[in-house]
Amino acid sequence: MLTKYSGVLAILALIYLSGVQGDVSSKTKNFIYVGDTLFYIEENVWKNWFQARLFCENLGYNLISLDSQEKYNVINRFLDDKGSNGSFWTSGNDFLTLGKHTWFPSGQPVDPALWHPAQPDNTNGEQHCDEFRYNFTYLMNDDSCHFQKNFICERSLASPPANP
Ligand SMILES: [Ca+2]
Repeated sequence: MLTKYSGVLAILALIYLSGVQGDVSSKTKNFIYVGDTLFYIEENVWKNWFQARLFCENLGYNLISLDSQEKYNVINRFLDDKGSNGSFWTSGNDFLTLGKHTWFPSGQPVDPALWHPAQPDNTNGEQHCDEFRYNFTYLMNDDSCHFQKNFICERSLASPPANP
C-alpha cells in the first residue's frame, strides 16, 4: 500500500517540479521592490513592445516607467550587479505626439537626462518605443516597436485612493 502511494507521490512531485521549472518567475527570480513598487525584470523572454506590454498586463503589471531617480538607480544597480548588457522595453513611447516621449499610462514626459547621447533620434522615422539599453551605461533609446527585446514590468502595491 505504502509503495503504491509512494509511486503516486513521486508522480505528483514530478508534475509539481516540472510546473515550477516552467514558471518564469521561479526560474529568474528577478523581482525587486522600490518603496511601494514591485519590479519584474524579464531577461529570458524577447517580445516586441506591444507583446511585452501585454505580457506585463497579463501579470497585473505595466511596462516600467523610469519616472524617478530612485527607480533608475535601483534598476541600474540591479542590472550592473548582474553584469547585464542587454536592452529592455520600457513603457516610454511617442505615439500620442511624434517626438514627445512619455511614460504609459501616466503621460508624464521622459526626463531628457535619461537618454543616451543623440537620442531619441527616430532613425528612419520608425522609432516610437523606448528601451533601457546598455551602451557603456544603461540609458534610454527610441527604437522600432516591432523589435524583440527583454522588458521590465512594474506594479504599484500602494492602496488605490478611496472613492470620494
Ligand atoms: Ca534611436
